[in-house]
Amino acid sequence: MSVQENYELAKKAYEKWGINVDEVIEKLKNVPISIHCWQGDDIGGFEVNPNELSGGISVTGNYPGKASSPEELRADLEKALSLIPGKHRVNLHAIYAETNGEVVERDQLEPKHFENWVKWAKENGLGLDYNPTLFSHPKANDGLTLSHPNEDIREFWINHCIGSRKIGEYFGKELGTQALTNIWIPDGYKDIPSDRLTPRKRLKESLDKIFAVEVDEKYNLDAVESKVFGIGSESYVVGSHEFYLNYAMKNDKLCLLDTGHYHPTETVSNKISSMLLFSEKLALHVSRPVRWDSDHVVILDDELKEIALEIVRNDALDRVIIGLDFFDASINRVAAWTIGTRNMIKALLSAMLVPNEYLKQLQEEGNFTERLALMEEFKTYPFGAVWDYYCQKMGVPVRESWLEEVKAYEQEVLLKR
Ligand code: RNT
Ligand code: ZN
Repeated sequence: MSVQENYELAKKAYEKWGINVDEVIEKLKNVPISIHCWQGDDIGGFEVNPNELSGGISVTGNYPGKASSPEELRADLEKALSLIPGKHRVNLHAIYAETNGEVVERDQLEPKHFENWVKWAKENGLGLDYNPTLFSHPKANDGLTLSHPNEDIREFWINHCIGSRKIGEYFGKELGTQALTNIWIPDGYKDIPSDRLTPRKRLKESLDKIFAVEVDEKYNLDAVESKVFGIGSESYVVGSHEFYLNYAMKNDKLCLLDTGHYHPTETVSNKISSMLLFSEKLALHVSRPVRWDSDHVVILDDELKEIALEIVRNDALDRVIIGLDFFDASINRVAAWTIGTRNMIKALLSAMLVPNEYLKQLQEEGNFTERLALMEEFKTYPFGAVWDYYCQKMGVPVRESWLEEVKAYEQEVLLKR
């Protein structure tokens, strides 16, 4: 049976439950995923004098073909994007600036250092998001940045973050789609602190200075990303969840929840509804922690499906900004992007193909038997047939056929690097 025939049958099964599959597909087309550029080069970046990756994050593996120039990274991203249905965004970090061989300190970065990225984004119909890079730098070697006891060091990072928000604003203006500029810092201590308050006070003051600078919200939104621990900050992280949750609420900023940044039995899916009750927008870094914040490639597991359900059933597709954050250097990096992003989209599609309103009603009525029965039955509804059709309709490879293209690209491009 053809993709089309399978689709027609699937459509009938969903229509019985009042789900209009064609409408679902139209809706899904307009949901952008912010694809992180750093999966393409193991968070290396293009600084003239690059520093080793630091900040308590780590990429393992040495699969051949890593991008080592902006041109290579963009070519790899284009390849991945050609295998992913829909129109999406690319998420950049400050270390991906292009300075023409000139050493430009991070606090001196300007929109002009991202002109090539913007030009490329325009050509490819992409939005851009941004992150200041507060790691992999001599001024962050002791694992402290915005909360550093030394004022000059704090000042340096404050200026870097202010400049970053302006770069985000530039992206938004140029591309006609609001950028998200997300601040994540590694600050913390390996061992039990003797003072938890003072570093947090300093972080608060630094953020106040960063956000005191006017940046047009029409073009740029600010987010802050919390964490529970990192390598070298096992005992204490300055920017914890409570810290940023309160900071964001008080200062009208977005909280960014990274799915690897909570205790192992704590789930982001269970946080989304609470967050949405108190703020208009929320941002995500969808990742996959394996025993720790390991940033494995996102797979279609229960938690990913639950996250998607929470976004869809709460009608929050335009309130939750979905970004990805994983980095695996042990497999083909173009495949990593493709697998992770396709899975995110699959999860959203599968969440849209559930009679969410009816299930809510069952819960309200206290009919937990039918609620459980239907939720389980829908797990084996023909969602795959709709996914295949969606890929075909969007002009990207159906099922695993994308892998052939990645293999060919590996032979023709990656292995020749
Ligand atoms: C680190 C954070 C952060 C980084 C990127 C590279 O734990 O998740 O988002 O992964 O900024
Ligand atoms: Zn993250």
